[in-house]
Amino acid sequence: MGDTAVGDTGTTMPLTVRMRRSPFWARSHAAGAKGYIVYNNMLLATNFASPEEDYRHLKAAVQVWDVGCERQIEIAGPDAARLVQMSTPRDLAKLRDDQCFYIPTVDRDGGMTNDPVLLRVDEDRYWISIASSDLMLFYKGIAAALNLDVSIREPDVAPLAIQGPKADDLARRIWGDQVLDIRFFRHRRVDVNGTAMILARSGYSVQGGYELYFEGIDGGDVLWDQLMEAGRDLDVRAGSPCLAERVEAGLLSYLSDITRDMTPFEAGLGRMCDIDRDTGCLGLAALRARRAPQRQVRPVEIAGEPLPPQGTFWPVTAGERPVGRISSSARAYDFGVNASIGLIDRSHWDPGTALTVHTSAGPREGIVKERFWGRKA
Ligand code: THG
Repeated sequence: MGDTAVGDTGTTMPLTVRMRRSPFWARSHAAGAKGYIVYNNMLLATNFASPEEDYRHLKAAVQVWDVGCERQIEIAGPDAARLVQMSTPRDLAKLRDDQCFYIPTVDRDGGMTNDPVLLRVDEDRYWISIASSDLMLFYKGIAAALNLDVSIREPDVAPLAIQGPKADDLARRIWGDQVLDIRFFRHRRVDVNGTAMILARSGYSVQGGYELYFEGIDGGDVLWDQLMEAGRDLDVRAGSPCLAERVEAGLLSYLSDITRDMTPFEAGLGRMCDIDRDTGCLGLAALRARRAPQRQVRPVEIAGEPLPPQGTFWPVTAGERPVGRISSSARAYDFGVNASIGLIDRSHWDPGTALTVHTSAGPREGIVKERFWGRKA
């Protein structure tokens, strides 16, 4: 089964300097990446063995992912907290010093501009670990218009993810038992060959693991080799965010499952919206008006054999009537089904509702599910 759009069209992607590379790029490429995704104008190496083997290995062992394309926007200075709060409905008064916050970011219409992970790395200094959109310009525009006392830049920080059930074992071998004290979505500084860097218990899978916010442009290969050496008997391998694992778990991808016209409520991120208090979020009034969504993200099971890779939205109908779209889909190998992420109208979003999904391989029966497949509860 073909697995990349580029392969499907028989074209190639010429390299240029503006397709930036992380400090781990050479190692991750040498580990056998067979494809690249473009993300924040960076290369994300992917497809190491096969889609199914990468998935099974992620769920059984431990992988190291070069996710340096998850760029950081650093906002620092006396007005930093105020500026960050203007961009999100999540109440940042609740952010603890060692906490990572998954935050929907919105514009003044309440439409989502990104879905980053926020960290307070120091007093008055934040990192916003962005999905693929030019969110920095939004901050720079507001800061300029309001003459805020902040500095905004993209530092040389490249996250490296360690994901999988054996991630604890691997991280302990490098940083010791202190890693076990880091709770989910919390962080602390650890030593990386002489420099203190942030290690968080987080990552774009539900298999458990860490993300190291690697600082600098040199030394990525040294750290990579240390991890591979230390994890040899754990069967550590290079990997990347896994489509099947994240779709079956319902981890959303910005510009696929979340588009600019969608509110956080439509994306199913209402629990991250504190709209009753006047936080200063610029989208607050719009979100209050749009708090009852008419469509929302839903797990949709698509009947039949495995489907081709998805490069466009697949329309969803009930009879002839359009009732939504499928934005991401994959074979959920462990569950023997085609899992997908849909955006479904209120009239048809109840679990058990039968739909028709117009895939690129023809119409298939779809069923709205109660919950995503890969979640424990
Ligand atoms: N890690 C870091 N930066 C990132 C991502 C990441 N930036 C881009 C992209 N991924 C942002 N999107 C997400 C989507 C989901 C999650 C994190 C980032 C995620 N969600 C958990 C879940 O749904 O179970 C936890 C959410 C919560 O309850 O707080 O992890 O992966 N550094």
